Amino acid sequence: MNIGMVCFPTYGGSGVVATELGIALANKGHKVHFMSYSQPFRLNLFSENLFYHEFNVNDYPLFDYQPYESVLASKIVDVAIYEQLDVLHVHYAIPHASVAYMAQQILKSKKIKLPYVTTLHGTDITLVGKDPAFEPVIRFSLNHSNAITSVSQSLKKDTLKTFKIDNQITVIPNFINIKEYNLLRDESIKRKYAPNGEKLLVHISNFRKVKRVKDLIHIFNLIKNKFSSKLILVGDGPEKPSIELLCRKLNITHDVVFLGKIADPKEILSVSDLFLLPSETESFGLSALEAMAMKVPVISTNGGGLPEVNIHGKTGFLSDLGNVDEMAKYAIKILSDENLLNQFRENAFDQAKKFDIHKILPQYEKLYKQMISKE
Ligand code: GMT
Repeated sequence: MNIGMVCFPTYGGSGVVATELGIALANKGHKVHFMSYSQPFRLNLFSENLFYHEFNVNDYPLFDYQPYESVLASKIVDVAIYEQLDVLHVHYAIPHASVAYMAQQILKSKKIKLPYVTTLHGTDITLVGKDPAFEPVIRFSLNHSNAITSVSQSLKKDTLKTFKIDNQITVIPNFINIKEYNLLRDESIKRKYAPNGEKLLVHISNFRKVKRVKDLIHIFNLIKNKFSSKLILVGDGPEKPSIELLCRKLNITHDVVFLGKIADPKEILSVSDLFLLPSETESFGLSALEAMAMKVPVISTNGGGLPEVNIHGKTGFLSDLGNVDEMAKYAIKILSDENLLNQFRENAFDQAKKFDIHKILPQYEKLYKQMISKE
């Protein structure tokens, strides 16, 4: 199949899912055409089946707000015609579902069919989607999608609660390629961050408010009172300055390492003992799944789709939002018992295997084929 793939290229789970899916489809022989305003951060490998079509939204001095939607719709139309796309897959409803609809209508006027599937990722529904200003456009473009997928049961439920959707929503969970997670723990990396055998805790996110990184710092502070430990923060984002201030206030700056944006966090995960994710909500929590695939247990909150990924008392623990004391208690429980930690590591890995790409890819392929055959 010739597949068009639209996603945000920035550091975020939806871009990762789109990119990893595109790579896996290309490896199976499909031709995958990415369209974005800059190269998705994990799209960095050569394959004869992967194509990248960049468009420019910065060259319009007339506008205060650049017409992203119009430029993207035009790019989709162009790529659909010249690369003979069979199907279009857009990630993140806002604004990609309505852009896909517009492109589809333009192509229809040229007697070209292009079915599109919209994958809902979470904040497009749970945060941004709850702004009533978006409601008519999202509802319309979802109801006109040839298919809708959501990355968890919980997100499907939230979507149906938030919008009046007549279309069917198919749950296709996020995934990892488990084969790529067989890095051995590199003790030399561990020694860099934990020279005195400290426990290594890690968090990966885009440091938005929804990630509750300040809770994370308080959890770490409590853990640190019990164990000598270090916290590694991967990513960057709007909350970073206030997190730095909090670390200074708590006098823990020497134990918190800001690594910045890292495209592939496997190496750092491979030397970590525990992954912390105290988010307000996560539709899925791909970063937690990536940690689990690297045998790192997860302490998280229980909002959204997190309980579908992290299994309480098995692969980690789940607590109510903001229950910093309990999350610290759970972390201390796992970290203070080497046998328990190893058991949780194995459980986490077993759970991650359930989300292996080889189980998920056929679901997308089947969906694409159904959409094409219905046209
Ligand atoms: O979590 C973010 O801030 C980024 C966002 C995105 O769309 O890139 O992530 C959402 O989609 C991911 C991939 O499907 C999910 O794993 C994340 O849980 C979800 N984030 C939230 O729901 C907060």
